[in-house]
Amino acid sequence: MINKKIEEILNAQINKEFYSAYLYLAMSAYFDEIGLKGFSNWTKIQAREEVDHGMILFDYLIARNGNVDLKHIEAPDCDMQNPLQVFEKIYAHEKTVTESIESVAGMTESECDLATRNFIDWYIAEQVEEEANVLDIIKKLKMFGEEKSILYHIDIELAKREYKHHNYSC
Ligand code: OFO
Repeated sequence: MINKKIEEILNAQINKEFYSAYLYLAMSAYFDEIGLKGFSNWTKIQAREEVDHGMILFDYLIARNGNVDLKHIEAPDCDMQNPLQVFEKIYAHEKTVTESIESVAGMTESECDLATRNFIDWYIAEQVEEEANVLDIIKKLKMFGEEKSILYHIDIELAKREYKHHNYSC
């Protein structure tokens, strides 16, 4: 059985992961609308990964005999102006998710829940990777500014991203 405080913070994290999925889906729709299919693909795949992140937490809670308590998911922030602004928004968002995962890790330590402490390490590593990937795209977008042909090449690059399913097995 999982401790109540840990159960609560994991349920809150499920909600954040599904909100992330919503946010990336809104971004994918925006990129599709402006004709950047590769950017749209990249953000849509990210949305699927965010659903996986939520589901891994969901399955973990069930495996620990915890209660899953699904809350209302906020509508995503839909203010999108250009690819750089959207990727800066992604970076800011992922930094808040990293902080949130770190709070989960901190609580597992104060509550001496070593199983969840071990479980959450995967998310800590995942956040490092996500922030690095987004920063890489931001750097390219900044380096080449509004240069349309370069944007086109970045779009082709982002179209190559493929979805890899992540799940939880105990
Ligand atoms: Fe779930 O990592 Fe992004 O938000």
